[in-house]
Amino acid sequence: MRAHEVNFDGLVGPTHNYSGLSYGNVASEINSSDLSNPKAAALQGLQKMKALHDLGFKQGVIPPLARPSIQALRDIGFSGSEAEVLQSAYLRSPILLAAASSASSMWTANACTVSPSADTQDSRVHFTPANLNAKFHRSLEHRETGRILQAIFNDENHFAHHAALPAVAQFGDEGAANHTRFCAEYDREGVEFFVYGRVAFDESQDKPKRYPARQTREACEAIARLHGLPEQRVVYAQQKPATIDAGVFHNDVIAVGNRNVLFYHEEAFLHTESVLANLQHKLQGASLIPVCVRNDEVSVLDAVQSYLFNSQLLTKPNGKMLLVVPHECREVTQVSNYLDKLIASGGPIDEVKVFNLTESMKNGGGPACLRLRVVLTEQERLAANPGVMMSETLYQQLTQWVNKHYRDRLTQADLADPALLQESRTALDELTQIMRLGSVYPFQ
Ligand code: SUG
Repeated sequence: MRAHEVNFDGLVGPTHNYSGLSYGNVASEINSSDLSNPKAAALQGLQKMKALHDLGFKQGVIPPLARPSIQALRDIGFSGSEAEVLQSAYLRSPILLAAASSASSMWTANACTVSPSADTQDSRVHFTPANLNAKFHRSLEHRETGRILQAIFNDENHFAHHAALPAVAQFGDEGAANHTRFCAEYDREGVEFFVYGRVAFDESQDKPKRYPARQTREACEAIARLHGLPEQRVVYAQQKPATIDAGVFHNDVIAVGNRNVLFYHEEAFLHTESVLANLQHKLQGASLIPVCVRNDEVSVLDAVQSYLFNSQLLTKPNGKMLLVVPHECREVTQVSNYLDKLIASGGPIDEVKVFNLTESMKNGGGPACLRLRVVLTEQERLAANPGVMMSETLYQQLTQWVNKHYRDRLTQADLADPALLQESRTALDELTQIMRLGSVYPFQ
């Protein structure tokens, strides 16, 4: 049975803005309060999806969450009519209004962790929405995300959906941003690689000093148990604490893997040698190809600035791999030079494609953050909701939809505008019809 990797990109929502909500994510801090352009953000994302679809890659779309979340504001004590809730949140705590309005669900690498059916004990695809409880604005996502995932993968013969892990820091879970799957072929059993920032129940272990470690080892282990992953198919690794302190808030900012290739920076992991040996030992039917970028080639700082590793590594029909990078990689000289050297090296990666994703990048979200990888057999793909699969028609419909409903500038003050709430609801209501998703939003 053949299987493919399908990339499900998050469609950017109508309230996309820059609020500096993610301490430890350098771009989010730097660009705080900049004017955002939700229309451009959504169109940039759609152009990437369409370009990859046109190249023959399987591409899906995950709709945005309903924002601002009036319920989230009510839960923390703002009251009155919806317009009053927005206004009093803006006057008393604009940062909380921004949190309830964030379009952060666009970064679907954080939506959940997915284990393909070839890896799981019950041979179903397993999904666990990430609790994202390191940041208030992101902790608001998982229930709605779970509902959307269930509407897309709605067949319990093929798909198993779990609830998010307990909402405490000790089970901090950031989803697929810290999870990679290695395999010989997509339909063969793979090795699931879980990367964490700290061990929650052992304070004596190394952890970052400056920035938070969002993912715990305990969360990784819980997901492996929930998904029914046998021990011989799981490898755990810890991020270097100093690398988190340099701005690497998720592992996908410093490493990316596909099939039997791991493209990573030498400062990514603690005990790299034993991690690689472990992956090699557990990988069946192929040799692991580690592509290590050394400090003297690209510094961690340049990796964070350019988002070199927040790239998509995709297998082309000829078996070689394409690296999808943000255009910032061509603006940092060392990184650009490295890319030229990489594709000329005769290794597994022989092509680079550059995309303009500036609107998302300014919040610390590159090509890899914007997509959730779901390996599906053909049968599973047919069982998933066809309305979310990219096509010429869907691209045209979504582009028109964005042009019709989205604003091209948004300030912090605009988030309190009740008209924005109504515009978003009207847009999302229409979107569920375009994508044939049924009622997935709390307002529907
Ligand atoms: O969680 N930024 C996101 C970026 C997520 C990137 N995802 C991956 N690396 N997979 C975050 O830090 C910033 C929002 C703001 O500041 O307005 C934000 O949420």
